[in-house]
Amino acid sequence: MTLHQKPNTIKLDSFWMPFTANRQFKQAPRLFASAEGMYYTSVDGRQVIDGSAGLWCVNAGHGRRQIAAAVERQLMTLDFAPTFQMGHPLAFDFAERLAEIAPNGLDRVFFTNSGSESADTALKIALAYQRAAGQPTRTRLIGRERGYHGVGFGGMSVGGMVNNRKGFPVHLPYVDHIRHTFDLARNAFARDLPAHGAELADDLERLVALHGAETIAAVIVEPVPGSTGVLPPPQGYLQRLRQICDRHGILLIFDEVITGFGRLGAPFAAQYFGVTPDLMTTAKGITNGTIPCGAVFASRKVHDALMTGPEAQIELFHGYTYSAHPVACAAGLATLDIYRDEGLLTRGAEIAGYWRDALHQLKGLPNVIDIRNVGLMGAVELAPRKDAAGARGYEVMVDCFNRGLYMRTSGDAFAMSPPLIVEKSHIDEIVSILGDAIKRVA
Ligand code: PXG
Ligand code: PLP
Repeated sequence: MTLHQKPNTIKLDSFWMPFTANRQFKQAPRLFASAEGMYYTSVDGRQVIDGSAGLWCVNAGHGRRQIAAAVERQLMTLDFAPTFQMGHPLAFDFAERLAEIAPNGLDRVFFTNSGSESADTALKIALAYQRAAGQPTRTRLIGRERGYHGVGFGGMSVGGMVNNRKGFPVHLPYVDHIRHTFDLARNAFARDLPAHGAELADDLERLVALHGAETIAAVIVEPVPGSTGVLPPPQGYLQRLRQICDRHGILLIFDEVITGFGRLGAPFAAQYFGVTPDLMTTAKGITNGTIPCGAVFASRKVHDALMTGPEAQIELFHGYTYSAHPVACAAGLATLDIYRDEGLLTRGAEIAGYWRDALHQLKGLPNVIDIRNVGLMGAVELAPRKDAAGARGYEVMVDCFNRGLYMRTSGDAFAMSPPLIVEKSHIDEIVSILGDAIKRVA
């Protein structure tokens, strides 16, 4: 396909699109041809501002030459090397560089290729840890309602987005869920963290009482659930969850696939909230979305418990062909250079206030029932139409795309996470296009 090809000359049948209404999409496709900085260019040559950093991953903005050059150099130097019983220097360099920015003590890094693989890897490490720590009865995994941890069987099972689960009736056994924290009645239009709901962390105590702490290996939550429509945690909630896990010997896993790499104005949400998990999953922004890659960060406690037994023995029977792929490592190292040189992992802290105030200007528009924000994440939620949940959200999304704004929709909520290079004028543009679309469609 060439740049700026007419959409109606592209054959659409063979590509079975992920998480898409395929038949609806193919009747009126929305196609991007190129991207630079904050903007996509559609195949018909229109500029479309990127309100969601691709799929929450292009944190340094599009078209970064430094990453492209590193990838090309790596492909021509060492295109692939195994990391099972072999290695290559970039894998070690990349892990060291990641450890430097990691939350306190989470400096052991296991590489994957996606957030889904990171979630499954972290769950397996948690199970392996509990066995190694002499607690083999701890086999239960706890997720949270409205959570998203990717689409593998592990991540799906601990996940809590109903549509992602109900079509696939076979899940992992020994899984349970704590309640989600979304509370429109008490917290609508909260700025930053909602005031009410820290006590919802006590729902973990309910599951401890029900199942017995000695059966629970780990709890996995997103510090800020993203896919479900950006739900900032109530003030004090994550601290309380950490305390309950400590009290009962349960590992805490933060899924930072979205919140990692500067999204909130700190390198990771763990640092932003001052709560350190035992394991942390990442992907997306780790390579600025360029080359698939993910990483699970483990504490020394978790890691060292598994570094036992005879030295000639494999400690963890787990890994992917492409774990620490040389090209992904090269892309990731170049990405970390950009984040460092441009201060992007903390830039969100400077501009988050402007982002919050701009989004909250949409309060009062027709059918806007909630606006949420934390760091450079934000959501605007509309009331669903009677008997047609999601229809209004979809129409607004299409209208925005036609007028030059791309953003994610989740039902009737718009989830936004602009690249961390966003300027105030870009924020104004995003909010203005969205506001006009809401007025037109609502
Ligand atoms: N955990 C979290 C918290 C995620 O947000 C995954 C795991 C899975 O990552 P992979 O790389 O396997 O997709 C995710 C991914 C959206 C949207 O707009 C969100 C994700 C992916 C695609 C779209 O809601 N999150
Ligand atoms: N399926 C088969 C037949 C394989 O040989 C392998 C890896 O060797 C896999 C699946 C797993 O692939 P990956 O390591 O890319 O996850």
